[in-house]
Amino acid sequence: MALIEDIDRLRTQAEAELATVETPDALEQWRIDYLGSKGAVKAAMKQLKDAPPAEKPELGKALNRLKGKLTEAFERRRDALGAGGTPRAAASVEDVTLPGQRPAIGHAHVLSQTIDEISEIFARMGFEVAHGPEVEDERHNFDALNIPSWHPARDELDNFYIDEGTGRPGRTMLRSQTSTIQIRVMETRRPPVRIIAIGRVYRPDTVDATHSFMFHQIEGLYVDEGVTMADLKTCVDQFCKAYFGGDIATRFRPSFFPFTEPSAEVDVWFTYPDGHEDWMELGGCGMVDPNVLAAVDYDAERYTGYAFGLGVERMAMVRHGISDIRLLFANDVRFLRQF
Ligand code: FA5
Repeated sequence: MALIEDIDRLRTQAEAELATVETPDALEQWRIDYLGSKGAVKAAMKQLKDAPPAEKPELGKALNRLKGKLTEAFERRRDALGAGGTPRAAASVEDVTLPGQRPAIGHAHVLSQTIDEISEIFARMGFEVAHGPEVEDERHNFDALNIPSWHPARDELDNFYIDEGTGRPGRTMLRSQTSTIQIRVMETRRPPVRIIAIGRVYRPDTVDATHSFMFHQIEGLYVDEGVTMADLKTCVDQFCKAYFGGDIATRFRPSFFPFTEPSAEVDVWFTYPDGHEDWMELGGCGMVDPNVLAAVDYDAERYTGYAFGLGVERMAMVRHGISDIRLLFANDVRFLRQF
């Protein structure tokens, strides 16, 4: 019964060849050779008609079994090779020499970075962080800060007053300066106080390269016995050196604020991206006016203090050479990625 032996031999040979197949092309060739319409299994089936009739049923079953086994073996190999043609086991091994794909992750906005750095420097200088509301009343924004009711700083055109339903601006407003937090802190604590407060303030200023209608200020306040203007200058100077670098040039210009006396404005020397250099105003400062101390029931005979309020955007601009404040709020990732 030559055909039964042929069938066994054919199966052994086909399985041995299949085990060496490593690519989809080779697998397809194997399928054509063994299972194709002109393949070895079909050829064996054709011989069936010449077999003795008594052997035909057994040979027929054996041939069907062969076809079934080889088809199963083919499918197993096809699955093992996977879509890319590489055996799955090999595909799961990472090629660590290939360049990786960097996941796109964001980072803190340059202003948030600035705020964090400023807070850290003042923390090292012994200042605690205080907070206050952005929606304020006139007592904290003006009255307690020695800004009288007739003062032009209270003008409706210079502040965002809130219409409380009367159709006219009420006494509630978006704070125009973080000096409000000086009052909030002193109302609730006795000296010594040494705080900074960083937050948003709002003014209907005309927007240009150095002005925005919303910006951030950092307020500083130190009240204790024996605090002097020399302490204020040292503090602001030390801060500027720590934040901008030791060779930054600072300048104190005599100025006026209703809540400090004497008062000064702080400028730093700024090299603009186009190369020209000039002083850039960072903010105001001075010795806390005795009227302000009295407004919060501090003994102005015993305590003195200094305060300062600096523009955070301006600091970021000087530090990073940013020519226009509007870039900080435009949310253009090409700009933001640089920091
Ligand atoms: C004040 O707001 C005072 N409260 C500062 C102060 C605090 C003085 C404590 C004394 C004691 P001024 O209006 O000058 O001051 O604002 C301070 C700083 O905020 C400015 O120097 C500038 O850096 C920044 N600033 C003011 N207006 C704008 C604006 N429209 N856009 C961006 N930054 C501004």
